[in-house]
Amino acid sequence: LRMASDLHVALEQQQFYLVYQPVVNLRDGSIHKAEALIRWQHPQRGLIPPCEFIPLAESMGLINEIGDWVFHTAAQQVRLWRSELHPDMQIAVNKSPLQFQSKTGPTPSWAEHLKADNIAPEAIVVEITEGLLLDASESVQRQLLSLRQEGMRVSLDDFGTGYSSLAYLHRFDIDFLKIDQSFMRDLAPGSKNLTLCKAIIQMAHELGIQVVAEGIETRLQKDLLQEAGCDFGQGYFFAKPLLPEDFLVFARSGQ
Ligand code: G
Ligand code: G
Ligand code: MN
Ligand code: NA
Repeated sequence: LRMASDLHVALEQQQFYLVYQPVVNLRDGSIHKAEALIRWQHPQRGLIPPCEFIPLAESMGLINEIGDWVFHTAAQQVRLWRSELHPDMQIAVNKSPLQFQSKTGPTPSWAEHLKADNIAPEAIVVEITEGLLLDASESVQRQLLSLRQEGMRVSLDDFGTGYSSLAYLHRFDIDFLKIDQSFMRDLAPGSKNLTLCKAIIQMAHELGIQVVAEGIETRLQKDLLQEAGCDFGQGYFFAKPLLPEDFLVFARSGQ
């Protein structure tokens, strides 16, 4: 498979880059958060979306290396933004369930890297999926716990798609929950999806978890979620994933 062998050289030839999608505070409009999303600029095939190459990287055993690169790149970015934009800036990175499978975890650990580079650990939000919690081994539980003890934040991505269980929210200390973008479909006063969003938000808040709504594309969706007490919004209505220089312009316009 051609793409597989190309993936091996993509890191060393610096063909990956990150884009950053703003996460907007729905109470005051401030933009102190972003989600980092990886892109692969292939020299012949052009831009390859992560849904094509992340599963491949996972099956090839390359996901740890790529995941560490994402972490390091995002960490340097948030350090810059904390001095240039706002001291509270946070960046979320997606962490594949397979990155929790290595016995040792990243060596040296992400926390050690943050310390060495003088980056506050709370600047990093680790996005995990429900699948990780579904069959969370003792090792996974320990790693999640230590991420938080080290000061990083944990966010549960794509909530409501899989085997969403309220039990996870009780059992795992998470900081943020992201309502999956499928809930934005046909969102209207009195709609079933709005009822579900309201229930998720209320439940999360009672557990001390803040809520991000994903895939907001219209003003109506933004208004309804804001009224429902949702803390943060992310989606094309605000901005698509942006290059760092464009993010800077966008974030400044919101302050
Ligand atoms: O915009 P988008 O096409 O970027 O993302 C598609 C999917 O790829 C999403 O499910 C997203 O979580 C995943 N993805 C994007 N960037 C990364 C990354 O850096 N690491 C992992 N593991 N998944 C990512
Ligand atoms: O799985 P995860 O939530 O990490 O991936 C987010 C994905 O959603 C990315 O592919 C991102 O580009 C995409 N995305 C972000 N905002 C919107 C939006 O408003 N509408 C749609 N359809 N996709 C979005
Ligand atoms: Mn995500
Ligand atoms: Na998601």
